[in-house]
Amino acid sequence: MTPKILIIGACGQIGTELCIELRQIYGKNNVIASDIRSGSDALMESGPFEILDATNLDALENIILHYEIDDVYLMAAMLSGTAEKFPMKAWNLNMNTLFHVLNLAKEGKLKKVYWPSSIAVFGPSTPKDNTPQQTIMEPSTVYGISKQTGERWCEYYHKRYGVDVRSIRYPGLISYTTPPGGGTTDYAVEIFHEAVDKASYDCFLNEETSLPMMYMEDAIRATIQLMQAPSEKVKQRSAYNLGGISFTPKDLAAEIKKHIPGFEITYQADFRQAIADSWPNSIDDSVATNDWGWSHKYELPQIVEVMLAGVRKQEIAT
Ligand code: AKB
Repeated sequence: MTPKILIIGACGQIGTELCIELRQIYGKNNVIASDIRSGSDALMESGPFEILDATNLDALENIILHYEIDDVYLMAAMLSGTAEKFPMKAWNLNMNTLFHVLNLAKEGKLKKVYWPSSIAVFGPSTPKDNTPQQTIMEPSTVYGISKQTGERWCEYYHKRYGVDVRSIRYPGLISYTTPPGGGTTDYAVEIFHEAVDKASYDCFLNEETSLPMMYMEDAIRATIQLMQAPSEKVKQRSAYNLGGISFTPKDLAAEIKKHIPGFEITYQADFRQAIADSWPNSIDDSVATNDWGWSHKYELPQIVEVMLAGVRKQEIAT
């Protein structure tokens, strides 16, 4: 049977593309987009939309009951950089929305829940290279603490109440459709816009900062693949490691230079350097591969090619 889906935070970087893809698969009227504000024309014109503040439990429950929702994708969150500026606001948003959705699922009002975790669950004491699924996790950022706590609660609700909750630890996500908001890995998106506009970029991370990254199309495919996997194959009910590729700002700049030979990068690390330094260089995602067949497609040269083409096309259209 076709699930009836609600996406919370549908206007964000992941939400927009996830919503459009889910509408292709399940039909536009089976995927309800919601956010605290309206989104891009492409999203708003692609199917039903509701204004929703997901911290408001009554409003959330009304929408779930009204549309007879089966599955919720909870994509609303405050990311690492912004969360350091507004710790309590980040904690309240990231945790309360999760509890609302988990409790509605526990009460039998939802069948499945998707909630995104992040490589931010790892911290300075975590092994940095090829970070395993199970390892030391002592996050040192507000965002990381909220994601690590969220993972514990997801696993608890699954074990204790049988809630079918699924999650991925996303690396930095690279896309051009909708800008990211307030993350540490955002440099790897900003750089493309500045490369096309000005052939230069002043990076807020040091040149040797290696971080796990992924092209959005891979991340969307992983999310839908995990949600479609038979329940018994989803053995991790905290969240799955997903690695994609790893590169430094210097590697990325060198790849961009192959397309824009005059491109120049400068470095001026800000407070986000400390966040990046606390995260892994690279991730071992073999558990996701073994459990539900995950593998990424996009390597760095392809990402740079599609990003430059996408940003250029977008700039011509606007
Ligand atoms: C961030 O930089 O905060 C996010 C993330 C890695 O979760 N992109």
